[in-house]
Amino acid sequence: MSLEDKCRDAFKKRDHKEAVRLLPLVEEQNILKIIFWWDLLHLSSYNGWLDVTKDLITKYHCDPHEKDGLGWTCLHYAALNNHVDVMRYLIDECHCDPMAVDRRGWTPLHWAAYYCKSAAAEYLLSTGKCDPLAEDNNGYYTPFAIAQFNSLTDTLSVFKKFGSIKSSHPIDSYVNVLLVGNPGAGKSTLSHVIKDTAISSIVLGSFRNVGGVVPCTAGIIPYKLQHRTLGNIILHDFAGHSEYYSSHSAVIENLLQGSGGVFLIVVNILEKELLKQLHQWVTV
Ligand SMILES: Nc1nc2c(ncn2[C@@H]2O[C@H](COP(=O)(O)OP(=O)(O)O)[C@@H](O)[C@H]2O)c(=O)[nH]1
Ligand SMILES: [Mg+2]
Repeated sequence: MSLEDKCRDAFKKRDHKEAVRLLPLVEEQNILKIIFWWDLLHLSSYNGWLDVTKDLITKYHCDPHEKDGLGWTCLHYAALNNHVDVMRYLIDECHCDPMAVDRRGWTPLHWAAYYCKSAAAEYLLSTGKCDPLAEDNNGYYTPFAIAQFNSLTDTLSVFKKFGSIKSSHPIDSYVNVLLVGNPGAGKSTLSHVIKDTAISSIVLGSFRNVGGVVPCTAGIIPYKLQHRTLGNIILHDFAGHSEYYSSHSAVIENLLQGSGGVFLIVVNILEKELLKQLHQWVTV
């Protein structure tokens, strides 16, 4: 058996002492096969050998981002066997990507959920860098869904704990989006499209203006939305009628105090008045 084979064998048999003895000898023989080295790193992460994992990366120059034939990284292997200390080292010091996917599109969290490795799942979720709702290549399996299949284990309770903490402490930072433009331009239609694609929405306040112009009202319908692509926004659907321009300026001044905003100017390009109206809104 070659020295190289003996060394790999020690890693596979989880014989830490023998592995530590053989590693320097293998290096002395100048065995430069790239695959051999990251194979050892994957096995070492799987075995939870923090000292050997560190040596392989720092002394023997193994690439901690390297993937094997399955697309697994050393982080996948550490997660697979619940080795939190190795995972912490790989993420904090080697900047390994906790969202790295294998060939099926599974992250280390998918595998931790699959093999019911609660400590690994808890650590990965605690980094704030892992998405329990990340879909795999088939768009079907998320780590949370996998944990639900294994509902008899305590891994699911770990996911639920993080889920409930997250929903009881939402990021209460909303960007004001101001939807402006002339009447009939399509502002309310656009706001409904955005609202209908949101995760959740609340109509704020009571200054509603649906249809005609109501004198002496603000003429704004604000919606607080959590949108998957637009993020957390408060969408303000401004009435386009000129009677509202002065009150709109006052409201906009208040809205933008202390925070920025995004203006969406909606214009019916078929209308001749286009430039005139656009100018109106830009100067409000
Ligand atoms: N052809 C066309 N009609 C639209 C579009 N968006 C809105 N509309 C229509 O334009 C009219 C006015 O839309 P609305 O959203 O109420 O405009 P708002 O006054 O700016 O809020 C409605 O009849 C809509 O169905 C669009 O993109 N294309
Ligand atoms: Mg409208």
